[in-house]
Amino acid sequence: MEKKVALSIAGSDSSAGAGIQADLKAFSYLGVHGVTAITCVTAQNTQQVRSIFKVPVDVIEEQIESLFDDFVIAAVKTGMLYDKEIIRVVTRQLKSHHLKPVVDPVMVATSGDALSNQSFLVSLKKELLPQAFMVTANVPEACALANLNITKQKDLEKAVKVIFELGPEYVLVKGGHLHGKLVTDVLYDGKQFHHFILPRIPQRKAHGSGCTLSALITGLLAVGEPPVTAVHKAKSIVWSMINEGYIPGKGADVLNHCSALQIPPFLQHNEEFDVWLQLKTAVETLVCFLPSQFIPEVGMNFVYATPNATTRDEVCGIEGRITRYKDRALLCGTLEFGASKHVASIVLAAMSFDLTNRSALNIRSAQKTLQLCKNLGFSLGSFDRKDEPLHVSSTMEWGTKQAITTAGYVPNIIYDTGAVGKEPMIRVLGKNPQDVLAKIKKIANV
Ligand code: PXL
Repeated sequence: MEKKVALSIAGSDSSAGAGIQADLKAFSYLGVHGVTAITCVTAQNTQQVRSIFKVPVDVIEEQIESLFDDFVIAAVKTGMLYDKEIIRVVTRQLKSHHLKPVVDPVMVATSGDALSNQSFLVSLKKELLPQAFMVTANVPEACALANLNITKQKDLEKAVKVIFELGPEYVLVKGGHLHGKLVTDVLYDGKQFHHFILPRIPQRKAHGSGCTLSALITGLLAVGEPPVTAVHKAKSIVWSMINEGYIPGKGADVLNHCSALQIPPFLQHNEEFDVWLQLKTAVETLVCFLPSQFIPEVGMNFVYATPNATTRDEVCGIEGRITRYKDRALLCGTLEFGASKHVASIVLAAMSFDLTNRSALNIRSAQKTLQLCKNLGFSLGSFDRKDEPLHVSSTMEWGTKQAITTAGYVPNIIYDTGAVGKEPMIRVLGKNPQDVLAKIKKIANV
């Protein structure tokens, strides 16, 4: 098995939320082998940085040299470099090995504690940035680098241009410190601006998000992603890591590096993100309570369409299935637009009658379940596969329309009794995933 190697030259965070520890977790998440050169040892917890011990520069240099003597380093990032002495040795080493780093210009910790001294800024601008591949700055760091006051979105564009003049090939300025429901980051390559927009995650001041983002970008560059895609993917991953963050101590949140995180799709419209998030929340709830007897042999899909959807690409579903595993439900796969064929076709057919019916899932069919649905007062519709005309392109579309036309409205439940080699199936329809989930809870009696 071959793995790409990425190097992080950064400080150690004893609380393991940021610094070298965060970088290694990010590399590992991507399946990249991370190697490290430690510049400083910080004594900190989730509440404060208590002390900083600078590693002697010859020891820093020795770490870097020993790595270069052995590994083929595919990409490098720098984190906490603290002062001009460290910047000098790191710059010299990278230059002699023709490596251009992703530079996270770490100056201050999330807790507000300083992680650099007086000599840092001038030296970073003069020595390291001219050699950088990319610099990833938050608003306070961008203010310092560009010597500008950044208070609104437009200022980010001014700042990236000023920072670009310092020499890096790409400049990313992150808008998280500005206000608004959406957070926009701006990437500039000297010609073009690229905007990356994601919803703000409220009430989170995630420790280590800057380190993790720059490490993810570095890891993605190491595996050969083009820079703009690397930033886009890294942003989506870090969003999920923050969203699923947790509080390990008494202070800050840290990021969740779980390998099974659901990563949001590239945001075309805010509407799509909302659809993805609502479906994700419902799927995660569903697998926690659903008894395995409701899971069909072929597995389950659960979908949610954007308003006015007419094609399967506008329907979010599971690329994979919810399957049975040791008597419980297990989500196997990721939530993506265009992922479902059958259940998406059912929703699209229902939406051609009633636009408010945007969500559905399929469960195992049993006489007992159908009777229960009737007793619960759900409206039922059905179709018979035997009636299907030849050359119908989508059985689900035909069957759904058949059931709706027969009923005269869109029922809560559409079932069929199967055919040779076709498992009978019950589909539960609703306005949104929560609506479908509420019906399933009644059926499963939870
Ligand atoms: O988040 C920036 C950062 C970088 N490096 C180290 C840190 C921190 C924040 O606390 O401790 C070592």
